[in-house]
Amino acid sequence: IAAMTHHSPEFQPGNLDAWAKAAAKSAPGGDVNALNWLTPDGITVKPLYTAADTQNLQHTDTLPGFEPYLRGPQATMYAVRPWTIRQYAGFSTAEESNAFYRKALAAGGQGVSVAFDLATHRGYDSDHPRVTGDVGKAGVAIDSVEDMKILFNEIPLDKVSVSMTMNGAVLPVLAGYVVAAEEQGVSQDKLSGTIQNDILKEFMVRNTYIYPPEPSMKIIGDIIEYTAKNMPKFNSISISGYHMQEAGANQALELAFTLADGKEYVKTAIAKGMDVDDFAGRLSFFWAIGMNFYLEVAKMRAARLLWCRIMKGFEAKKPKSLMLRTHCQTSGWSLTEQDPYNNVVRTTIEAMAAVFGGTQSLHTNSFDEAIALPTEFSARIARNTQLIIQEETHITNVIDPWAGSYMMEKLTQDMADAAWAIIEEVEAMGGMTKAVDSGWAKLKIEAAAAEKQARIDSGKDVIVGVNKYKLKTEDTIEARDIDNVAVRDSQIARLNAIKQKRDAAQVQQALEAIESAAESGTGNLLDLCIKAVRVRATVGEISDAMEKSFGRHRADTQKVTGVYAAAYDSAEGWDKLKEEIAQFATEQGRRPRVMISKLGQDGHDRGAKVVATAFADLGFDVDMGPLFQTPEECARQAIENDVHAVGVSTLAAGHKTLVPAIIAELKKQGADDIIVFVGGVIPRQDYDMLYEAGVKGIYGPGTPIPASAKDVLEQIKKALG
Ligand code: DCA
Repeated sequence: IAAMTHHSPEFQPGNLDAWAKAAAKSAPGGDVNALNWLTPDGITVKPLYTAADTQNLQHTDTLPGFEPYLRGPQATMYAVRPWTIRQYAGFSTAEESNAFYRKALAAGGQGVSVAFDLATHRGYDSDHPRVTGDVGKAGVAIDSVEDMKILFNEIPLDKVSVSMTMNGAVLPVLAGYVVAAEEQGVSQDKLSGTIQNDILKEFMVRNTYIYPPEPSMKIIGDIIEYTAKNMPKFNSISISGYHMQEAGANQALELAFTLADGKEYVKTAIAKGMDVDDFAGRLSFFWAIGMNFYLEVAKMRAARLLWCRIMKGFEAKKPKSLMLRTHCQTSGWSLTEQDPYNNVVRTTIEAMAAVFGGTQSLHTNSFDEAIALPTEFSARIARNTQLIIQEETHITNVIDPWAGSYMMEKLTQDMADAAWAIIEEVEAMGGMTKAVDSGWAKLKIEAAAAEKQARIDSGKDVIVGVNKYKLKTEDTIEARDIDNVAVRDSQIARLNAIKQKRDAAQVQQALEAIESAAESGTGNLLDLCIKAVRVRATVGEISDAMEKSFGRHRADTQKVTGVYAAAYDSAEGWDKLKEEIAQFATEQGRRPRVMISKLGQDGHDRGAKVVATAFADLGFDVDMGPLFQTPEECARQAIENDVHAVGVSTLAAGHKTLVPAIIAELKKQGADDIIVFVGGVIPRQDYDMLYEAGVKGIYGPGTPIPASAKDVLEQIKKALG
C-alpha cells in the first residue's frame, strides 16, 4: 500500500505498511487484526481508518439539503433551527398530564409528545374489566374527547406541535385530537404534529395492536389519505425502529426493518390510488439511540441515503418525498436500575449521537426510567441535557460535523450496505407484511435479544454498575407512584356523565356508520371516527364497532431456542446449574416446569421471551402464556399445565395490582402450591409489598438469568418440601 498521507518537508509521516508493523508490536498476539471489533450487525470496526477507506465512496461529496440528504434534510440544519426538544410524557389523568406538559413547555420543552395508557392503546374504555390494572399507569387514560380537551387545555394546538404514540386505537385517538382542536377553535389544516400509526412494528415487537394485520393496514391507508387531503402539516406516520432496538435488534436490523416497513406503507397508500408525492413528504421516522456511539451516527446518515434510494424507486419527485426526517429517543433499555445516576451520563452520550446524526426531534430519557415514570426532578435533568447541548456547547453551529471523517464515512457506507442486504432479503420474501406474518422478523429480533443478554450475563458486554464495578449497597431513589384505583374511579365517573348527557341515537348512528364501513371496506374510517367523536362516542365504543368485522388479533407465542446457550460464555456456573436441573428431573420424574406470563395490557415481551429461551436452554420445561392474560386466565392455564412456578414479567407498572391478583387467583382455584416470581421494572419501594403478598422471588433489571434460574429452582424445591 502506497503512502496515504501527504508528505510535507517538515515531517516524515510514514505509510500504512509501516503503521501496521508498529502497531503489531503492541497488539495482542502481535496481530493488528485482533484490534478489530466485529459488531453484532456483522460490521468490522477497525482501530484505524485512513483516506483509503473513503476512496470509492459515492456519497462523500454531497451537501445538506440536497440528494441524497445524507448530510441532513435542511440546507442549514441546526445552524438556523435546532431539533425540537420533545419529551414523551403522560400518566394518570388528563388533568395531571396537562399540568405536566404546561410546566415542561414553560421550562424549555418545545413540543408535546403524549404517552397513553395501555387500556387506551388497546381500545378499551377505563371501565372495561380486562384493564383494571392498566388504567393511568404507563400513560394517560383517554376515554373520550372530553379527556382530550382537558389534556390540551391552554396548549394552543395551532402553535405547539403534538406527537401521539398511538397505533392500536389510532382512529378514535387521532379523531379525539382533531375534535379537541376544533372545539379549541383550531381547524384541521393548522394542526402540526405526528401520529405514530406504525402497526407493522407492533406485530413484531411492541404488541399494542388491536386488529389483525390486514384491516390494520387499511386503517393506515385511510389515515394517510385523510391527512394528506385535510391536514397538510400533520405527519401521518412515525415509522419506528425504536421499539425494535429496545426489543434487542442490532442497528442494521433496526434500520433495515424500519425502512422496509416504510416501503410497505408507501405501497399501501399507492394501492389506494394516491400519487406518491401527495403523501410521502409527511412520512416520518423514529430511531432508538443506544450506547454504540459511532454506529448510531452512521445509522442515521445511512438511513437518509437509503430512504432517498427507496423513494426514487417509487418515482417520487418532490424533494420532501425523498428526504428522511426523524425523531430520536435515547435508549430506555440501556438505562440501569443499579447506580441510576449513571443514566444521566448514558443519556447525554446517546443524545450527542442523535444530534451528530442530525435528528429533527429528540426525547432524552430520565435517569429513573428503568424504575418508574419520571419525577419532576428527573424530567428536568433530562430536558436540560438537551438545552445544554443546544445552547451551551456550540455543537449546533456546524452542519453534519462528522462528515469527512474517514471512519464515519466508511461506517455510514458499511451500515447502509448491511441494512440494504437485509432489505433485499425481506423483499425476496414478498415484503415486510409477509416477513412479519410468518413470524420470521420477530424471531430474528428475539434471537438478537437473547444473544445480547447472554453477552451481558457472561460479562462480554460491560454495563457499569451491573456486571462490573457493582455497588455493595444501592440507595433507593424517589419514584413516581400512580394511584391506579383513583384514576380509574375518576375516569369511570366522567364516562358515566358523558353517556348520560349525549344524544344516544346520534351516537348509535355514528357507530353504525363505522361498523358498516369497516365491513364493506368503503368510506374513510378516520372521517367517520371524527364524526362519531363529535357526538361523544368513546374510544372503546368506536374500537368495538370496528372489531365486529375486523376481529381482534391474537399472536402465537413462538420462541427461539439454543441462542442464549450458544452466546453464554462462562460455562462453569451454567453447566453446574444444568446438572442440578437434570438431577431434579431424575428425582421428581419430570423437569421443573415454569410458566412465563404477561398480565394485563403490557405487551413488552422482550424480557419474557429472553427468560423463556434461557430457562429452556437450561433444561426447564417452559410454557409461555399468551399476551394480555387476566390473572384468572393465567391461573387456569398454570393449573392445567401443572407448572411448579409462574413467572410474571412486568414492565408497565401494573405489578401492584396484577401480582397480588394472580397469587389470590391461584389460591382461589386451589393451587397455592404453585409459586410466583416476578421480573421486570419494579421500584425497590414495592418489594416488601410484593413479598408480603406471597411472591417468592423478584428479579429486577440486570439480574443475570442463570442467577434467577438458580433461585427459582431452589424455591421450587423448597415448595415441594
Ligand atoms: N431551515 C428551514 N426550515 C427548517 C429548518 C431549517 N434549518 N429546520 C427545521 N425547519 C422547518 C421544517 O421544515 C418544518 O417545517 P415543515 O413542517 O413545514 O416542513 C419545521 O421547521 C419544523 O421542523 P421539523 O424538523 O419538521 O421538526 P418537528 O416539527 O419537530 O418534526 C418530525 C419532526 C420527526 C418530522 C415529526 O414527525 C416528529 O415530531 N416526530 C416525533 C415523534 C414522537 O414524538 N414520537 C414519540 C416517541
